[in-house]
Amino acid sequence: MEFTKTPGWLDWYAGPSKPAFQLPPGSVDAHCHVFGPGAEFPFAPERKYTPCDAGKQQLFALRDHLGFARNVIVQATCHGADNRAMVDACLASAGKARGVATVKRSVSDDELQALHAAGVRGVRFNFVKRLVDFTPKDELLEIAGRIAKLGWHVVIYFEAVDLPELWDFFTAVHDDLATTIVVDHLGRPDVGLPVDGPQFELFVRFMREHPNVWSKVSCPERLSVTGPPALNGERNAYRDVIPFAKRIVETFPDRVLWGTDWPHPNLKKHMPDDGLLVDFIPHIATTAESQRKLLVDNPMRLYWPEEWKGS
Ligand code: 0GY
Repeated sequence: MEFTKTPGWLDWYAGPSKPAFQLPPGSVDAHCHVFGPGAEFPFAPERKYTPCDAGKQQLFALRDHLGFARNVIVQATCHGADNRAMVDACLASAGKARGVATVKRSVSDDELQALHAAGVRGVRFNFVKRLVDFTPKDELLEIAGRIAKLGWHVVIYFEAVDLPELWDFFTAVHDDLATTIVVDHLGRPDVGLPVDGPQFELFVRFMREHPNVWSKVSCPERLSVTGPPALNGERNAYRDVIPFAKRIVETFPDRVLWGTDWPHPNLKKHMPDDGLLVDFIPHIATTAESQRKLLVDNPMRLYWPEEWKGS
């Protein structure tokens, strides 16, 4: 099947630089995707965008180039609840990738077991209005209750402006669930606002009051207003995001994850050099201990607990 990319869609950055920052051994890229390839794994009819192809071989090559040991492959909305591309990538990874799936309430126990065997350890619910229609609370709770029995967790994606409206819903979900809840990309704050202003304080409070909530401190390229560095060899990019991500890493060091977000869906103006993204890490996790927790201990505890002996 032939797919035509959404107009203005930017392909991932070819030939990323080598990061100056050396990742700790065993580091996990805990948020990335595969797109198709569409001819093999068709995009979902209900998708809100059509991406470029970005398959598992390219993802694994990037992992090795940047110095990561493992990936967590998150189901992207362009594949709906058809997890085949993500599952195929996990199975081909020789144990170096785990997955986060999207499932509907109609999913059978056998299907959940097959996803588990492939390496899936979480389900994602998306609350970003431009990407999907919301999952109703009763459906989310029903699915979350079933996957909790497999030891999986819940990943949620929302934008900061919507947190006040979603607060009661997420709190009820949190209180009803024994699982970890991982928030994508710092809850997408407006980094043009103060880091200690009401919008980001609400997110910090959300994490403080809900001890099962973790956050990915990822996607500076998506959140940044000031944008990438000038073309002068400068490697300190997306500086306006640093105070936000650093605050979360320092306040909740045992509940943070980091990922590239390769191949970077829906970026219309600027496609990041993934090597530069890795060089963002030491600005938000400034000690060897916090880097090890962010990149190794935390993702290993969540995704490979059976292999994790502690550092
Ligand atoms: C991300 C961000 C986005 C898209 C998706 O599944 C998706 O389509 O997550 C976005 O457009 O902000 O985490 O990849």
